[in-house]
Amino acid sequence: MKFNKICVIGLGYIGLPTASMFAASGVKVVGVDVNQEIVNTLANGGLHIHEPGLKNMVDQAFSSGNLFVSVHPEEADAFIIAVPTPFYDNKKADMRFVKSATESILPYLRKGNLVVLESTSPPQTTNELVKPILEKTGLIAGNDFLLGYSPERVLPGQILRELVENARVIGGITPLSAESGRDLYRAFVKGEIILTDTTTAEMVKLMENTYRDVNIAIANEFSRLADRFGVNVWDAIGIANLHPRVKILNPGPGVGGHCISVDPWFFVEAAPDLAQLIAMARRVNDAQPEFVVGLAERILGSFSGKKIAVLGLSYKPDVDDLRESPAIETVHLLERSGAKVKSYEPYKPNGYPPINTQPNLDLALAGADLILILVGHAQFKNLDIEHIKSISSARIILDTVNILTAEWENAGFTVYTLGDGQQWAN
Ligand code: SAJ
Repeated sequence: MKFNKICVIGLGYIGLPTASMFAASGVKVVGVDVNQEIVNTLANGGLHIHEPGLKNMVDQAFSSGNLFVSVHPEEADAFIIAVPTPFYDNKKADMRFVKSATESILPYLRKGNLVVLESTSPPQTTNELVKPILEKTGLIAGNDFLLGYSPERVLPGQILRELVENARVIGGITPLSAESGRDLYRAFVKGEIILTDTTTAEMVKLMENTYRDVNIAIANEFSRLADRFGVNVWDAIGIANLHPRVKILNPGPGVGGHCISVDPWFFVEAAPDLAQLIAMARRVNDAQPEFVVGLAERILGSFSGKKIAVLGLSYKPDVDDLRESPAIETVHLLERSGAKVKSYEPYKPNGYPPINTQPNLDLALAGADLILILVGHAQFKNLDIEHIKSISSARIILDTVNILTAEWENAGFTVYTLGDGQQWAN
């Protein structure tokens, strides 16, 4: 099947790179977002997302004359839905964006069209949520139009490369739908394209991220056990991983982002009686900020009157995304425990209002009693130790991401690392 014009609905971390990639591959693309500000920013040559290489890719797409942006869809050969699927406070899937994006297609859906849902969704969403909405047009999915599900699996920070190179799974409600999806994505996907049914494809996506969340949870639980037994968890993991079939991940302050910390809950919601290990892993990871606060309290003796300089608020190194960030949860817990916290997030130079962020590192460090490193940004791996000594009274560091070298100890700092097993004096 040939696709001359497509609509990509949702111009976020995934939709915008995907739209740009199709446009750069010669397909006419209408990029759609309900947020007029985003559409205006893009139309005026701006960019609302920090992703290496994306600005150049979007500029190329516009200059090729193949990319247009709008707040509403148009008739097209294919529609890709790439909108967020967050969760409510009760951890239930919030499918409002998927519903409204699907509804927005109805006036433009025609016989022979292909619709692909990309958003990470609970199992059976394509068949039980998207299909009935689209069939309100009177057109029958699988007969009059084709319907599929194809999740992205790119790593923020490496999106453009992984969009092309990663293997891609495409589920169709009929074999022809899946094959048509393959024709569509072959425009730029160089990785293997595997065809299956929609529910299998939905489940594959959730399994990938749930597998990662469970494995991070065991690493975090190992950090607490190591702390209890006076073992350095980082040494122990390094030795254990010499085993040919062991790959223990890195402990840290918790799990953030809008994927790994969210997707496993879709399984728990869909089958709470079965997804018990999955739910427990989520609770272990969500409790890691409390473990970090407990370590800080043991180091300081008490939080009362103490000033803590927090380095890093994003959910993982070298990204500007703070969604579900465990660093932010840690700051809230510290403040509720009575500590005075000043934070510095290099990717948020204009601050992050709910948190007392400082415009630069020096201001965050001034007058601190403890330096708390919560994100392993590359910038924090190359700090000028002598400069830090000159601008901050702090000589104690709690490194929750194991990025500091022995140089800091040699320069007179006392460095505690999460899970290092040091029996800490108060
Ligand atoms: N983390 C740890 N220890 C580790 C690895 C990660 O504590 O050893 C933490 C990170 O700091 C972060 C969180 O887990 O807070 C998630 O980080 P991540 O890099 O594992 O995941 P994402 O959310 O950036 O990207 C994941 C990827 N999925 C997998 O690796 C299976 C990516 O391929 C997906 O496309 C993406 O989720 C998504 O969009 O679903």
